[in-house]
Amino acid sequence: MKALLVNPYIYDVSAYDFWLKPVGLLYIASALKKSGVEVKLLDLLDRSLPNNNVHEGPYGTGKFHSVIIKSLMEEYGIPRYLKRYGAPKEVFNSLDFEPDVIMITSMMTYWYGGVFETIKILKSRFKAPIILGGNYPTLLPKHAKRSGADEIVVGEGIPKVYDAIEKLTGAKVEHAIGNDWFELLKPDYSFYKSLKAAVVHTTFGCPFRCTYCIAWKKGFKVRSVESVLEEIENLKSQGVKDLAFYDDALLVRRERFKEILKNLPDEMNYHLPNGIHAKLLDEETAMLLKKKNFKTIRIGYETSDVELQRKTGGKVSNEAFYNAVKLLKKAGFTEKEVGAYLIVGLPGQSFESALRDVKRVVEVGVKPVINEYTLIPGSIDWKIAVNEKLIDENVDPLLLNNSLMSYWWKGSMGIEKIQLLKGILHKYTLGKLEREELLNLNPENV
Ligand code: B12
Ligand code: SF4
Repeated sequence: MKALLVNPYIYDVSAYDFWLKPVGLLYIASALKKSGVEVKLLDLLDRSLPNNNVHEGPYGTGKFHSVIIKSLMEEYGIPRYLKRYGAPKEVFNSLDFEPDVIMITSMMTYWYGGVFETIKILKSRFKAPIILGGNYPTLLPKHAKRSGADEIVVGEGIPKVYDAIEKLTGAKVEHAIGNDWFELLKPDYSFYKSLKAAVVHTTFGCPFRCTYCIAWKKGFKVRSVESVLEEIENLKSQGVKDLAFYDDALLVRRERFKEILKNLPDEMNYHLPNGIHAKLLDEETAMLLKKKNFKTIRIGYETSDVELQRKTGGKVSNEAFYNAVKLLKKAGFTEKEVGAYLIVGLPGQSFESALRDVKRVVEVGVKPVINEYTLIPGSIDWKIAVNEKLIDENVDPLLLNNSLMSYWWKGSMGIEKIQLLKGILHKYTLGKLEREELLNLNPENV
């Protein structure tokens, strides 16, 4: 049995490679190899593919090749261009492999256009049936049926992968791995010719229940310290210099994470691009993060408005945020290294409130990082918005892209105010607005 695993193109108005790896597929590759399946990976976002690296950024990040697909002006009245990100299509010609089955993954629901195009190309090139899995069919199964895939898989887990292959090909596959896949498997990175950066998960899913997120729907799994460290040692021996932790809830088992930290190899740079929980950070962890060369830290602050904090699930408080910043500063982290994620455009959030958030973050000496709000299908916010008829359940998922939603959605503060806020932050970042000027800005006069 031969399987081709494919990480599809991204369709978005902007995209950047923040250590992006199709981890779900790499787990599947590992599982299938254990069952004796011959596996190949086509990662269309791999920047080491010919002509797919247009800019090398810091710490193994960078820009993908992209082409404009269309202007969104005519159809949606949005002044942005939809682009396809990933290796030029010639890469399909270099595939000398006739698979019996093709498995394609997906990340953001609103990137579905990239999934559709990738499937179309694969269909024109191969006879093998195509199985689509990952976040998109899990959150939007009905929509994903239009993708052209022969089978869609909803949810996580390796047993479902075996079942789908058997159903489509009629062949028997050894079920080498069961529901304990997260402990027993390690993502298989051996497909990458050049692997400078990689990602690792020490936990899967999240035990919290924030209204704007769906990570909690995945349950919560924890891996043993030994398994995590073994994986990191393997990555080091493959030449990895930068390692990003992709956990949703990294600090939830803090003592266990400290054990991991104490034993991390010293020769790598580490990054936490996914927001960590301010409430769960303690002094020892902050010190260990510094000692072990963590270069990127993000705290999930989201909003400083106490009412919004409570309404969205209560994962953070202002006291916890201030305390976390204090601990990180004491450990020696600089303003450049520590960022606080802020959501802008939350339902019920005013411009004044969002500007206050930015000021609070600047005041304590860390970097504000704005994330525009997006309604995620299946989230608690989504259900409320559908029930209150604030959103049509059948809306084109593309329009839910976090960079596009505020152009048209009436449930947020609107694009003008968001752009105003982003403009202020941009000027501050470029040094064109002094810290004191920003802190003294009056929302009525900006
Ligand atoms: C790491 C991560 C990031 C990273 C990197 C993102 C990237 N571009 O790669 C960072 C921090 C940069 C990021 C940013 C954002 N993210 Co993010 N991110 C994640 C996260 C935590 C992990 C994804 C992951 O690697 N999972 C681990 C693997 C092992 O799981 P998996 O992919 O689901 O795979 C399993 C199954 O799905 C299945 N499977 C997978 N593929 C296949 C294929 C086949 C054929 C089969 C059968 C099965 C199968 O098998 C696997 C094992 O069981 C998810 C949350 C989550 N827990 O999924 C959010 C998530 C994907 N992000 C989300 C969002 C909203 C964002 C942001 C837009 C936030 C914002 N408002 O700015 C930004 C922008 C992202 C962008 N434009 O790139 C949402 C997606 C919502 C959506 N509409 O799709 C998620 C779901 C979290 C949430 N908030 O609810 N993110
Ligand atoms: S926002 Fe963070 S804490 Fe809240 S459910 Fe999602 S991953 Fe968990």
